Amino acid sequence: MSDNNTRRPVLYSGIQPSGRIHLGNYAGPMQNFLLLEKDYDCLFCVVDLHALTIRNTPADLRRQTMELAALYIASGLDPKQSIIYCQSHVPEHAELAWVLNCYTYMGELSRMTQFKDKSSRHKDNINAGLFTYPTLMAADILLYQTDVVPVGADQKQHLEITRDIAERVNALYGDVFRVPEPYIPKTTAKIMSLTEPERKMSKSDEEDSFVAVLDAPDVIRRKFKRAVTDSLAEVRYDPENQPGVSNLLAILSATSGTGIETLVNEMAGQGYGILKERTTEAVIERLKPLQAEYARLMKDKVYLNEVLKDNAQRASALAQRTLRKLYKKIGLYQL
Ligand code: ATP
Ligand code: LTN
Repeated sequence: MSDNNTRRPVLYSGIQPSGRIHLGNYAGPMQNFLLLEKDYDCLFCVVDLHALTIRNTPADLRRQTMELAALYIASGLDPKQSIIYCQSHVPEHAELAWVLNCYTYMGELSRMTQFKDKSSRHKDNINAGLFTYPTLMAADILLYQTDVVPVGADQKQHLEITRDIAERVNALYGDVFRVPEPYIPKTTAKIMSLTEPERKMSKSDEEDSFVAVLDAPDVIRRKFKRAVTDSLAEVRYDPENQPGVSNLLAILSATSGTGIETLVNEMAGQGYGILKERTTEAVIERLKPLQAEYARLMKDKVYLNEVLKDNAQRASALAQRTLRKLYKKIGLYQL
């Protein structure tokens, strides 16, 4: 992170450790992060407090948190430059979230589609955290005077409410927060489910619907063998009418770097077997270095813990500046 005189724009991103990281997370956002690290001061957060809004097995949550942190680093991000850390290690997130709750209206939170969606899918556990999820996300972003947040379509509304809260607080107390902008990546590789290609690949779906980046080669082979195609028997890129085949082409293109049009020409007149085989092998090849680096890191937990501790301290120092400024402005008594 640079100092104030050479301030580069700040970019913030968070991923929930709510499952296993899959090709969609990797080929889309995580690959982009590598490019963004060159131009922005970045914070990459494992948002473990957000993951509590859905019931987890404690051991799974712990493992997935470590897995995600290690994957950020294994993907090539530099933890000396960017701040790679766990949300729960920086208490300022929960502190700011409380204050922001007092500047956020029930009506606003009730309109969030993620809340409506998740509360209808988890009827037995519609907890208050699920409802106030956006204020914690706003806290994540606003603590670091963030300029840009890369967001997929599903998180746009949460960024909007973050901006509204920031503007509301600024209007009441003068400039406290920088108002963040969405960052829409130039290339968005949206990867669909292997079993239901009309839906996006998602880590909370059933196992065969996604390829986890840490899946072993034989598991990847099995999953692509079972991937849904169609009966048209023609390799064409037509997401509307041939979603399964188009998804395989998108995955092959994202992992091999070859354009979709070229791939379609190369496989013209051939069956789906060749498409599946090429996609499988391209994915295995592409994931090999990531998996090797991940395995190396996981053997060195001392190093990983040191990185997380050091980065949490760096994050906390920045977060405290914003929090102190806010506490003072809103009238909390200072010692
Ligand atoms: P969940 O099932 O828990 O909602 P998810 O797999 O949808 O998880 P998120 O944690 O919501 O993943 O998202 C992490 C990042 O990955 C976000 O930036 C999101 O836009 C991106 N992402 C998620 N799924 C895909 C996908 N299928 N294709 C491309 N990007 C994706
Ligand atoms: N809600 C996001 C995860 C998230 C996030 C953030 C993303 C939590 N805090 C701050 C960007 C910035 C999700 O579910 N993808």
